[in-house]
Amino acid sequence: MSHSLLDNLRIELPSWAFGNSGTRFKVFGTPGTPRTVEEKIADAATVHRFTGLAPTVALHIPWDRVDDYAALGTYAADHGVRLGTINSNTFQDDDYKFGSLTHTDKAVRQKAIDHHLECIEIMGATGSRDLKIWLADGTNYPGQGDIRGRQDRLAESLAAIYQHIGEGQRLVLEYKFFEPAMYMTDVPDWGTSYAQVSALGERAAVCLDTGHHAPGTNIEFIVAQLLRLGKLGSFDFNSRFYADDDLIVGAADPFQLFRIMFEVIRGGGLDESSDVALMLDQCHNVEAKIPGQIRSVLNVQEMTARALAVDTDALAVAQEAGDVLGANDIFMNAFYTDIRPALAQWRTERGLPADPMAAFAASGYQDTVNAERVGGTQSSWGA
Ligand code: PSV
Ligand code: MN
Repeated sequence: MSHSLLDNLRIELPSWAFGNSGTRFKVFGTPGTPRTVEEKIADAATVHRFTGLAPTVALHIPWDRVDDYAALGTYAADHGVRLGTINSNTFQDDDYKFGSLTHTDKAVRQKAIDHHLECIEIMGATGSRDLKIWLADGTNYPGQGDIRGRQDRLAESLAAIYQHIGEGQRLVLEYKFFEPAMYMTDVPDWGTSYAQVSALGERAAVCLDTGHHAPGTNIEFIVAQLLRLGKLGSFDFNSRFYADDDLIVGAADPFQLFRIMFEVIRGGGLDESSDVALMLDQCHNVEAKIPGQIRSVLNVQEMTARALAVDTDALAVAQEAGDVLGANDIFMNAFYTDIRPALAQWRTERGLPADPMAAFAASGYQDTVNAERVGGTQSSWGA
């Protein structure tokens, strides 16, 4: 693979992907699951060591709360990675039953704002650039809440948080069209997120989680539009068959991932100067977590390499000539190109294992942590 943009690909791993997760029916424990944030970071660093693709780890607060964040940063650096995006969490406290930043009660809103200020303080200690906000706020029944009033309170709360976003920091606002609210979500779509972050200012942008759209949504169109507007802050990559399944990115629809990465590249999202953060937001409910993350970053790399293989000059000629089938052929040729041998060579040239999945399996890392991590409480969505 000779394309230089491939070397710019960096994928941030979510700390919570290394903990146990599940559905509302069952969370399965797995041997070797981290008990602490340090153990999650050690696992994330292992993914990076085998792939060279994942130099940062996102934290979720309070799941990853520690006393000394600077020391945690040093721990990460000692393992060859850095701490990345700080995710806030206003969806697991009784006070937030009827909303957090949108709540009608000023005291609850203030509590949610204060939580974000704590996250910004953590960012100062970890050197993290991004504060990522996803809200579970919404309503279940028509008439339950004042849609317009909730938007106004959201804008006010976000402005109070944004005031504290320092130079070199950003606020990214994630959208999701349903769940846990089932009738109306307060930030349901990219348009609402865009409207809210645009009102805040330059240091606020949209986070696009690929699992957060209605079936059939043309996600690459949203990618193209947000990049065009300079407001695509970050991705939460995962894949879905039905709802917000949080499966391995590229597992359900590799072609969609290819189309998304094509638009990322087209919009400058992979340029050296780009500040688009490519993150994973996944749960490994039944598969092994570390190889699950290795598979995920490899899938992103593979579809990026294929997207880079599109002959864009020939494509432009075909598009301008109105050559519908010719243009589609050029696009599909790149998608159907088996880029795996070239990527194996790319890795070998960089001192990485040609086959990271096989190398991890042979490394004995999993057996070691299975033996070492006995006792304590395995990390999960609550801890
Ligand atoms: C919500 O479904 C979400 O995508 C948000 O990013 C949360 O912070 C995350 O999942 C928790 O896994
Ligand atoms: Mn997400």
